[in-house]
Amino acid sequence: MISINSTSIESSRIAQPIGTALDRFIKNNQSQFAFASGELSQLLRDIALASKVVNREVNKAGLIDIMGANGSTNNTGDQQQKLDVLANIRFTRALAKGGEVAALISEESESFVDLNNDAKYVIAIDPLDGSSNIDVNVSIGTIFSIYRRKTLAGMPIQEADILQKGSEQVAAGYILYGSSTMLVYTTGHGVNGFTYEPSLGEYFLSHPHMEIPLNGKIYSVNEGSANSFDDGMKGYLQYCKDCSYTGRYIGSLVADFHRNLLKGGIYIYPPTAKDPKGKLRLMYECNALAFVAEQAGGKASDGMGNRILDIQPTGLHQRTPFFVGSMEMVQKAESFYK
Ligand code: FDP
Repeated sequence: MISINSTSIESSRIAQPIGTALDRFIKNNQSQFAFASGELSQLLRDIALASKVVNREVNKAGLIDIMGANGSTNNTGDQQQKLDVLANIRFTRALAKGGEVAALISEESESFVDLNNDAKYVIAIDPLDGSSNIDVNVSIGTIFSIYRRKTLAGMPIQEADILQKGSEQVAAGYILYGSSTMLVYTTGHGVNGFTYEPSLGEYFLSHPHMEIPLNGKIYSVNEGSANSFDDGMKGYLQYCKDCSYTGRYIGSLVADFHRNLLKGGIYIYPPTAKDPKGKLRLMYECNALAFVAEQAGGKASDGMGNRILDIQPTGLHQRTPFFVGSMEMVQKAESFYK
């Protein structure tokens, strides 16, 4: 008979520990929130739950009829893919059922969605980012930003509740449906990453206290548009080449951002002839990633010296040029605009 005392169980190498589950982590860290009533914790759990459902659907996309275009375009003019629509439904339902969200802003809806007037939070979400990669089995993601509403719970939602600066986010993050599925988020106390264990149906803490390297050698930009870049961007691109940096562009913002967060690098979507204000959406793409980047020690700006988190949104689907990543790389890129 084998006898194992409690110390040897802790240090046993027979079974590797799998780490802290997301639910436990959220609970343990709840007291860090400014208003620790448990609602924000529940909201984060609702997002995690919906992401598991979306993950399941993304993983079997090739087997059932959910790939390809839906036949319509969303309010920003992108072709809606069936999975985009499905993911939007999954997240909206989970957040509506959870009851913690007063209003939801989504890439897929022209106006905001009124959910529960008695709730305290407003959420901006891109349910499935990187749509053009869905059909070809390349990593895609979900991006979310959470704000506390400005008006009192119980009142109808006002513009001031919706159009908040990124600096007002109380939590933000993303889910990456990649070679493994990860949820990365911040509540303003650093950044932590969780990897999904499909057989247990749970996210586990795999990347505690994520920090982006101060500098890096990866630049991520769609060089196909280079002819229409402004002189600042052309100059920086040449600088990257002169330094023999590595070009890596998946074309899925979450995946490109995540790689650069781990390895050090810069992601840029500059103004182009087609999108003179940049292509990416401030409220449900850039703000969340800017918050994560800053919390990890990085930087996010519009390239012209304006911090993304300080931009006052004037519309739900507003676009902005986006420069994000390692602190020194973003600073260097900005220097080409001075
Ligand atoms: P997509 O259009 O495929 O949804 O936000 C939209 C986004 O992808 C980002 O994920 C991605 O980084 C970027 O647009 C790709 O745009 P380009 O094809 O113009 O490079």
